[in-house]
Amino acid sequence: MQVKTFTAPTMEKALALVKKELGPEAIILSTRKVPSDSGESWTEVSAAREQRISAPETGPGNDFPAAEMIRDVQEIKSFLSLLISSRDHLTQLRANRPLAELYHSLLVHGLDEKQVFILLSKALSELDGEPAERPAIFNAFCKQLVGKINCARPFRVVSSSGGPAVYSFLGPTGVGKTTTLAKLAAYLKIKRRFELGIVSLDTYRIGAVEQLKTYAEILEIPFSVAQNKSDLRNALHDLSHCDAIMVDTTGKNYLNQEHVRHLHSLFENVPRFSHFLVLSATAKDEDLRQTIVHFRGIDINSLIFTKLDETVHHGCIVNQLVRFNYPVSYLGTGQRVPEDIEAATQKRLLAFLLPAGNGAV
Ligand SMILES: Nc1nc2c(ncn2[C@@H]2O[C@H](COP(=O)(O)OP(=O)(O)O)[C@@H](O)[C@H]2O)c(=O)[nH]1
Ligand SMILES: [Mg+2]
Repeated sequence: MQVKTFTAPTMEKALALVKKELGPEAIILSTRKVPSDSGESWTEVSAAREQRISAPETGPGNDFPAAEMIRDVQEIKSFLSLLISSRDHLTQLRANRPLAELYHSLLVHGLDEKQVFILLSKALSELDGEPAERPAIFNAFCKQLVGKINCARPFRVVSSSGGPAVYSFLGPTGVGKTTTLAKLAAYLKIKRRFELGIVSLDTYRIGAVEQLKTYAEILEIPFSVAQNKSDLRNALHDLSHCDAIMVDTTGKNYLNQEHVRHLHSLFENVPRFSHFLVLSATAKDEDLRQTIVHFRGIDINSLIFTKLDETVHHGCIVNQLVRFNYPVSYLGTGQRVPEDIEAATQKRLLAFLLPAGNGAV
């Protein structure tokens, strides 16, 4: 991040200088009045612009440690610059009670401290440095955060002449891939009247096939098992009359890049695939981050977070959405099939983070 300070007789002129030098994407970090050489009161604006260092191409064939290192160093540099240049915001943070309350509540809920600081700094800039009341601060913060959270609606249309849409459920062991697939299969079959098929690629764990087969039987959905790529092709071909096919996969430790490569090779050249990356909200923030990084080589349609009922630290969900560009589609909120699932919304995610009765709209 490149940080610069501009001084001009008026705020308007200072902002024009910022725009000219750092471009329209520049972030205003702070503003204050300073005396000019002639003794008049001028406006000083500190502003920053993201500086992108180009990283090597990533993909399932690369272990990309260099790209990761560059990204980490870049992140540390940006945050340091931001801390140094945002002295005013730090002072406000200490002095303003609702602001300090919000700051601490977000940290308690597990939101990444750096993100909290950046989002609050931007929110304060929006408020133009005015000492604000609680609802105004919360609203300005929510506006910033909402701008970073994308929610996906992956089942909007029934696939027409091009054949069935195929949805795979990928992710670490025990996160709830099979349970989530069953919940969504019930929703699509009963509420949306989709003609469905289910394929299980999970022949690794004893009982995994039986678990899904039972759900498929209850829902009266055709079910088949595939051991390898050619089985998968055959199974998809047999179900080609369906509107959608849901594919369950084996949970693996995807911090091991080899497992991601294997998954990638299974789905390579299979058309109309949408991949859901299923993650548990109970996982550690850094583990979630690493898992998502390792899945970058696979074209992930959206993230699904499960087990929201088992944690009070929902910040780790939002951390991933702010860090990465993936949208979130569904939230798993319990073990019951099919009840315990809901479509992710920005409002719901914000409600998980903010203290009750926060006054935000
Ligand atoms: N509390 C809670 N448990 C869940 C949720 N989703 C799945 N589970 C449980 O997590 C365990 C593993 O689920 P499973 O679907 O077999 O995970 P998989 O290995 O990723 O396929 C089971 O006991 C599920 O009932 C959820 O949203 N909340
Ligand atoms: Mg499973």
